[in-house]
Amino acid sequence: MAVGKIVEVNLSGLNATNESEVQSVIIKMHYNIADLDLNGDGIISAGDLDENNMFIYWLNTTGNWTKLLTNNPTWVIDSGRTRISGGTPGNVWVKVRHLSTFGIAAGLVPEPTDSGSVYNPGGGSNNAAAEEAVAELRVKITPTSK
Ligand SMILES: [Ca+2]
Repeated sequence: MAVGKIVEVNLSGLNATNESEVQSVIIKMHYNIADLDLNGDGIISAGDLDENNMFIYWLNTTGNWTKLLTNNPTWVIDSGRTRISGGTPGNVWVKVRHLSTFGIAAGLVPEPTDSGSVYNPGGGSNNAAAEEAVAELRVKITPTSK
């Protein structure tokens, strides 16, 4: 599993290393069909990236990537995802009390068993830049107000 997009989060104007000054930050990473479609056939199927198995990771102090889940580690207040719907990009997000270097990674869609979980993104694309797909992720950082 490779981390496709890495973002380092810093906030100016306050001490981002001090949890008492940073109530929380939502880190939301957006993706679209082209980001998932590794072989560029316009269909998300076995061997492409699985948006249901996409998570934000944290580069921890020992240099390892740790998957972020709600309350695991404890400074992850909340987390969630919105799947791609029609032409609307999907996203995964975490609400954290800890700023650091974050990345996004996804597992691959498994080989189908019966009818499989293949879905049609509608539209299709011939984008063959498979290795670059995940690099097109947009990152939006939203400071929360409470
Ligand atoms: Ca595909």
